[in-house]
Amino acid sequence: MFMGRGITVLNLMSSPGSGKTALIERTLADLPGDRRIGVIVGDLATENDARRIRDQGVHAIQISTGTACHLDAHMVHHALEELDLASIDLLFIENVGNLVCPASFDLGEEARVVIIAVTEGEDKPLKYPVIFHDADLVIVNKIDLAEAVAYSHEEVVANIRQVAPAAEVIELSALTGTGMDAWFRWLERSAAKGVRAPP
Ligand SMILES: Nc1nc2c(ncn2[C@@H]2O[C@H](COP(=O)(O)OP(=O)(O)O)[C@@H](O)[C@H]2O)c(=O)[nH]1
Ligand SMILES: [Mg+2]
Repeated sequence: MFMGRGITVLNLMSSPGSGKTALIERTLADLPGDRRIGVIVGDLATENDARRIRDQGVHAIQISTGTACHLDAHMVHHALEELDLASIDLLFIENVGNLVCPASFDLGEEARVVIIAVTEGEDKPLKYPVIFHDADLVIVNKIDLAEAVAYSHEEVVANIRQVAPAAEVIELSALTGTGMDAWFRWLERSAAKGVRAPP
């Protein structure tokens, strides 16, 4: 359905607090061009993230999963009833925060973006390989904190390469905006031609 309507859909996955919502907020504020963006956010409870997005004047649907640790296609389909699909060409789906369950559920996305923060430790790709294995892009966020946590660029890239050889890696800070240009270029590329071939 998304392909038929020409909507690029990205499934954003990470641990709680890695900066999924912050990345979306910064993208909405700074993405060049005139992309028409919609957002679906999943959490166990609260409308907090949808409110943060709506504060920027963008249509956001919150899915409260209750006890479920991931979104599934059925939940997303329901959320779409509240979204005017004719008015968007780029849809961010912020998944429920964890590096385990979301990996197993296809939401109809064109690409999977896995975010880790420098504060989480360089070994997370090795400990949670399944979610990284299917990532099209791995974003290392909070690069502004790299020095404070003795972050090793070489180590994290080597670990990502081990479990996700084909994934692109972009380091950035959703807080300061450092590195966002590379993310915007990746977004434009995937929106223009699709990073996955149609089935
Ligand atoms: N220093 C720093 N803090 C960040 C960055 N991105 C997000 N944060 C902070 O990390 C916390 C969690 O961010 P949030 O977007 O809610 O994460 P989410 O749970 O993955 O959606 C918030 O306090 C953000 O302000 C960043 O690039 N640098
Ligand atoms: Mg969030």
